[in-house]
Formats: sequence, structure tokens, C-alpha cells
Amino acid sequence: MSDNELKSAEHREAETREEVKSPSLYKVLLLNDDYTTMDFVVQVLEEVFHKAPAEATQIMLHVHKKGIGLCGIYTRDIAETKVATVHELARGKGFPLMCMMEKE
Ligand code: TYC
Repeated sequence: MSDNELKSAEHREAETREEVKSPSLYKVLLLNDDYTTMDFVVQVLEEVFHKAPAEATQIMLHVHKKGIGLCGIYTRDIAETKVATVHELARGKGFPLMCMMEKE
């Protein structure tokens, strides 16, 4: 008899649950400031977050009015890379644009 057959159905089910546990997800959020241009924020939303032009503009205007807005939800490594990319692109243009991630 194999190892697997000796385990109770409950044990096998518990093991299966652990194996399929999904990774934690993180919101990537953009913060408003007074200096970054609207065009640059829309460009970032299109190029980094793969938003279509109309949605990118909606998100940018939401952040402009409310102070913060959601760009997307990703696993930790992807979210960290998006935040770093936004900061690198913004600093390259001399903008103070801030991006952050928050565990869901
Ligand atoms: N508030 C900026 C302006 O008036 C535009 C802006 C929007 C900046 C969204 C950052 O995340 C941001 N030029």
C-alpha cells in the first residue's frame, strides 16, 4: 500500500488545501501631488498598468480629485516592481509622483 493510500481522506484534503492556497494580493495605489502633470500620470497608467486611454484618464482624474486611487491588484513581486517602475519613470522626469502598495 502506498503512503497516499494510508492517509485519511481528511488528511489528504487538508494537504490539498495547502497546496492550492493562493498568494496574497496587494493593491497598487497612486497618490495625488501638485506638480506631476496629468499627461504624465495618464502615460504611466497606460504604460505600466496597461490601462486603455479612457480608463487611464478616469483613474488620473479620480486621484486628482480624491487624493488617492487604485491602479491595479497584483501579487507582491509584481506590485513591488510596478511601484519601483512608477518611481523611476517619475524621478527621471523630475516629478514627485508617489505610488504605494497595500495588502488586500
Ligand atoms: N494634481 C496634478 C495636477 O494638477 C495631477 C495629478 C494627478 C498628479 C494624479 C498626481 O497621481 C496624480 N497637475
